Amino acid sequence: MSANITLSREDIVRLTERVEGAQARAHGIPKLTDEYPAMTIADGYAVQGELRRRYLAKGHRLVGWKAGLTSKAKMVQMGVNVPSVGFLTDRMARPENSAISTADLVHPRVECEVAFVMKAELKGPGCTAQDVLAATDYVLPALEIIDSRFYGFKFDLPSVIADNSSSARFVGGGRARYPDEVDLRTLGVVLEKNGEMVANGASAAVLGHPAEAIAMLVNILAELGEILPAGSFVMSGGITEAIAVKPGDHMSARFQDLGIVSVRFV
Ligand code: 0L1
Ligand code: MG
Repeated sequence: MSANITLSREDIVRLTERVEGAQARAHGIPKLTDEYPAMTIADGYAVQGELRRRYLAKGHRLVGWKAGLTSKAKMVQMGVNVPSVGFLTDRMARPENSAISTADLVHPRVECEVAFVMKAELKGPGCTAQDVLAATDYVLPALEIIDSRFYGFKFDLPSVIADNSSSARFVGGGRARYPDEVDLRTLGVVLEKNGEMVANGASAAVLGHPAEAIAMLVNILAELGEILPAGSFVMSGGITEAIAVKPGDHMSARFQDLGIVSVRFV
């Protein structure tokens, strides 16, 4: 992927500072391709990599990764046709049933996802869903709170990848299960906002099987020169479209076999 980097080192640092500032101050910015229309997906990952380097240098801890844009509903909602990945740090993690402050976010949306916790390291290229299942310790239901830093939640793939695939907060909960205890392909989920169903789906919406999304993520990491370490928390992508939230909202995802995971917004 590094072969397709077109931005200079100075531009990568400049764009990273712009994204980092928008994340820290929760303010919207124009998508990066407005200024750099020739930006490639590799350029987006170069900015994301620099962002990760800066967070880790400040003491944030890398705890895992997320696959994004892995369901048709998400791709249609956002107008893109290729999945992406983003990194997760300890500062983004929130406890189940906690109150999430919207003051630190631009325009949050909630997704319901199947999360994987790995017991063995995985490396691409050529990682398969079978490899993922063999390396998985357990799976659990998760809510991801995404927050694009771009005006109007409008972007293209290079810009959203630079913005760490809109990562903001994540919450694991419900009932953890070993991967062979559940049919991970056919898990149903109902997403509720303030007690009303707002979306529903089945886990096959995520690339046919959520483990396929984790394999895709491992293979993208290989292109970035990274591996997926044992112990990682990995989210496989929203099963339904993402739902916008505001202070006072309560969100719950009711998963077949995996229980319920909830948060509220203040
Ligand atoms: O987790 C996701 O699927 C989000 C990826 C980035 C696109 C978006 O902000 O919806
Ligand atoms: Mg997501």
